[in-house]
Amino acid sequence: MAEALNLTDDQRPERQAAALKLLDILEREAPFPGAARIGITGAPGAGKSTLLDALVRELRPRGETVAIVAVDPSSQRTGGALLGDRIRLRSGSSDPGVFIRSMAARDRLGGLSDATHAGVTILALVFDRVFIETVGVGQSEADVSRLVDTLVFVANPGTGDVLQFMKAGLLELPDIFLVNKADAGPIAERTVSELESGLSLGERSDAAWTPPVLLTSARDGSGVHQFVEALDAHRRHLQNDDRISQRRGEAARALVIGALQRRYGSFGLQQLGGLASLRSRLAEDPTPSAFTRIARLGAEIEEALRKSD
Ligand SMILES: Nc1nc2c(ncn2[C@@H]2O[C@H](COP(=O)(O)OP(=O)(O)O)[C@@H](O)[C@H]2O)c(=O)[nH]1
Ligand SMILES: [Mg+2]
Repeated sequence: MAEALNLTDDQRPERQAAALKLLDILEREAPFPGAARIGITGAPGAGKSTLLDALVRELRPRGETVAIVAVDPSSQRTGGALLGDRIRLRSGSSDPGVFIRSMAARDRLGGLSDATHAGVTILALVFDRVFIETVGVGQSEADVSRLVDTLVFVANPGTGDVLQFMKAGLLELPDIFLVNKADAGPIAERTVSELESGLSLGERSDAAWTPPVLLTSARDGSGVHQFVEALDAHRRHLQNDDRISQRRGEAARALVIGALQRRYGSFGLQQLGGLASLRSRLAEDPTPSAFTRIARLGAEIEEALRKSD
């Protein structure tokens, strides 16, 4: 697994080609639905890493294996590495049931790189749950929601991040809301009410799921058990009526469009006949993996651009 991750990180063209082949096979042939893919987003300091630490402690005794991808917008060295050290120190580095990988968001500040997509695809083959920790700075919520089945927003009470989140129109994305630092007292409960009233106003793409708003304290562990129950409830919800196929299909299409847009801009998409035409092409034949589609359509755009030169 570590070798596969290194392969996808390697920028040399022949290694990239091999990585693409591998990812394509993994994405198409992996057992369905496989690992639970969970995104944890929120402002820096909200307690995401501390919560993940508490989750590992809750899940490991049940025999569940856990992988964590910590996306760091600036460097490889901070959050994820620190979390890794913390968990390894406690559980002993010998626990093969926990794997932590930090990744820099290379493509764009705060955004998720293709390496994150690759990492999740590989880890999902091996572990029961794959968590992605990202810093919420607007675009990254949308990015991470395309890689996961369940998106969790962690609010830091009394900091105004909830208001900012609502203003940015992002309230519709998360499937579960956590107000962390419940040990901070009434201010945490006020944040719960703020979120609940915000949620009662908005519309959701999945009308059949009402996102719970839970109080947790990553520090003393309260609410963590209920959080895991909410994660499991959402997974069951997705598996009913096979919503999970639909969600992953939509997410994969959005992922392809996002990657092409990022690389070639809207001028690039025009080479494929524009966004609407690309959408219908993607809906027609769902067999190739997102990785293959990005590579093929990218080559098509480059070819068109060369011809028009
Ligand atoms: N009081 C309190 N502090 C917390 C809690 N969870 C995390 N913290 C603290 O908040 C700070 C940021 O936590 P961290 O997990 O690194 O946040 P992240 O940036 O969201 O990953 C650290 O000093 C934690 O000890 C909590 O439930 N209660
Ligand atoms: Mg962190």
